Amino acid sequence: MSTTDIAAPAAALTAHDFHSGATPIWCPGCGDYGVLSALEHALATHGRPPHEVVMVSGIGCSSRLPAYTSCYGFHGVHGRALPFASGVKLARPDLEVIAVGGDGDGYSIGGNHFIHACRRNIDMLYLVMDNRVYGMTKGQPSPTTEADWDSDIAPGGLGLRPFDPIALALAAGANFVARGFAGRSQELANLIVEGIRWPGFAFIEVLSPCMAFRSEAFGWKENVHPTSLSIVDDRAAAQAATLADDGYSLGLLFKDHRPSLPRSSAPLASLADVEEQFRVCG
Ligand SMILES: Cc1ncc(C[n+]2csc(CCOP(=O)(O)OP(=O)(O)O)c2C)c(N)n1
Ligand code: SF4
Repeated sequence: MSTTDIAAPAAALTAHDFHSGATPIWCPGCGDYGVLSALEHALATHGRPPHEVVMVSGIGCSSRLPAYTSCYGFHGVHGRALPFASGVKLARPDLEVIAVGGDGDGYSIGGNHFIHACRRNIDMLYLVMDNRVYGMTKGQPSPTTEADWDSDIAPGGLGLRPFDPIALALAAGANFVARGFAGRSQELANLIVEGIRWPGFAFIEVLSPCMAFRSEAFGWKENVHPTSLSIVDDRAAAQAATLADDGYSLGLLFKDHRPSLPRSSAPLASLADVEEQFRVCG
C-alpha cells in the first residue's frame, strides 16, 4: 500500500456543520430553538455527515426545522411526515432518517400514521415538539391540550380529555420511547443520540413551549423532573408506570428489542431487495 492510499482521519463534526445558515423565523423564546440546538449537537456526536441524514417534516412552526439544518430535508404536507419518512427509509436504508413536527401535525391529522409507524417499527427517529397547541394557525387546542385550557378560541376549554402520546406509542409498539424538554438541550441531545442509535422506531416526545399562544408553558420548567422509569423490555410495566406518571418525567422511559424494519442497512439494488427487506411475515 502506498502512502497515498491511507485516508486522512475524518475531521470531527461540530453542531455548526449541521446548521443551514437560514435564520429561524420562530418567535423569541419559542422552545423549538432549544430542540434545533439539541438536534445539531446530537448529530455531531452521532458522527454521520449531513449528506447521510434526511430530515422530514409536515406543516407547522415546528415542521420548519429541516430548513434550518444542512441535512437533506423534505418539508411535506400537514400530518404526513411519517409516511414520507418511511418511504425514504424503504428506498435508502443506508441513510439516517429523522422525522420532526408538532403535536397537531403528528397526533391530530397525522395520528393514524403515528400509530402505524410505531407498529411497523421502522428504524428511524421521530421527534415531536409538543407545545400542546396549534402554534402556526394561532392557538387552537390540540390532542394534548388540557380539557380546561381557556383561550379566546375555546372559552372555558374544550372539555375533551387530552391523550398521552407516550402511552399511545407504547401500546402501538415503538421500540424506544422517551420524553425531553426544550429547556434542557444537553439532556435532550443525549436522548436523541441514544434514540438514533437504538434499532427500530424511536419516539421522543419533547415538551417545547409556545410563547405566543401558551405563555404559561414557561412554567413547565418548574414541573419537569428526571424519570424513575427507564424500563427495558417489559412493555406492560412501562405502560402501567406511564399511566401513573404526571407527564413531566424526562429521560428514557422504555426500550425493547422487538425486531425492526428494514432488516439490513445495505443499499437496495432491486425491487426484489425492497420486497425482501420489508416482508412483514416470515
Ligand atoms: C390539510 C391541512 N389542514 C390544515 C392545515 C392548517 N395547519 C397548518 S399548521 C397546523 C397546525 C400546526 O400545529 P402543530 O403541528 O402543533 O405545530 P406548531 O405550529 O404548534 O409547531 C394546521 C392546522 C394545513 N396546512 N393543511
Ligand atoms: S407561534 Fe408558538 S410555536 Fe410558533 S414560532 Fe411562535 S412560539 Fe413557536
